[in-house]
Amino acid sequence: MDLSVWRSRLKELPLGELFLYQEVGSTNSAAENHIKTGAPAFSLILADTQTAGRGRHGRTWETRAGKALAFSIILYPEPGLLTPETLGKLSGLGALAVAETLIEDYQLEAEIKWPNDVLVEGKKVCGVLVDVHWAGNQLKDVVLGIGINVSRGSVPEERDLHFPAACLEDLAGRDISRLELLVKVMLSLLKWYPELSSELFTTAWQERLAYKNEVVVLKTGKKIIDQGKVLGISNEGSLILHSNSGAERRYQTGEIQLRLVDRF
Ligand code: BT5
Repeated sequence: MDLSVWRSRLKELPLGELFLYQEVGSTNSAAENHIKTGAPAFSLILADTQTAGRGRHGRTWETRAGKALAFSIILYPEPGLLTPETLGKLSGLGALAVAETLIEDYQLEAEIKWPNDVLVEGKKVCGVLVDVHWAGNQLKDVVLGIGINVSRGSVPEERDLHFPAACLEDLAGRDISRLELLVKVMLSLLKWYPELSSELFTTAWQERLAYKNEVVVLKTGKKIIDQGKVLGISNEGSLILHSNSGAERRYQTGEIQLRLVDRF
């Protein structure tokens, strides 16, 4: 990865500081260090490869050199916009920016699997990890991390996956520039961020929601906590489920994993 080429292209965007690496442990963890030294909002931390990429709840995320996008954005609280009440929408923000880019610029039928995955043809091409930091009960900062499988060879071995995965070049049937994809995702993210607390945002997220009106199972670890039909997303970013028990229930992200009922 020619970091100087990436830097000069990314400088055209209205971002904070740019921290570009050939290799880091995790861009989300590197972002935490940059927060400590005063990195401004919308600073971008990007790496060609991660040696300790993180998924949610201690899971791992693989990023192979030259094949994928792995980046994180630093955000700070903003009254009326980024508050404890809107935190539940941030994984949706990352997923929406990626899904919208794939649909509009790459003609791929991307869907968002609540809360944090982007699927194409039912396969995971992108994962989003939101790390929230508090000082007591004060929201201090947020790191929004996004990993996208771009080229052939970016997808881990099947035995290392707990959900089918694919890469964009296989799905699109053509080469894809990682840098141009990143620029488009960032532009979409910058467009949607100011809408975080608006209904427009929830509607856009919901329009691209996977498994709408299908029956899914919700699990924490191996434990099934509910089963029912997906109705949509609430204004807080919760999943609205018509539970098989007959009640309408809302679930916040937490530990929950979602699967189509015939595939778990
Ligand atoms: C996620 O977690 O999907 C969030 C992934 C976020 C990655 C980005 S990359 C930039 C930033 N820096 C980081 O350190 N992380 C973020 P989760 O839903 O928990 O899914 C993790 C699971 O996905 C793993 O347990 C594997 O089964 C699978 N997995 C790992 N690498 C994958 C890949 N490249 N493509 C598809 N699935 C993968």
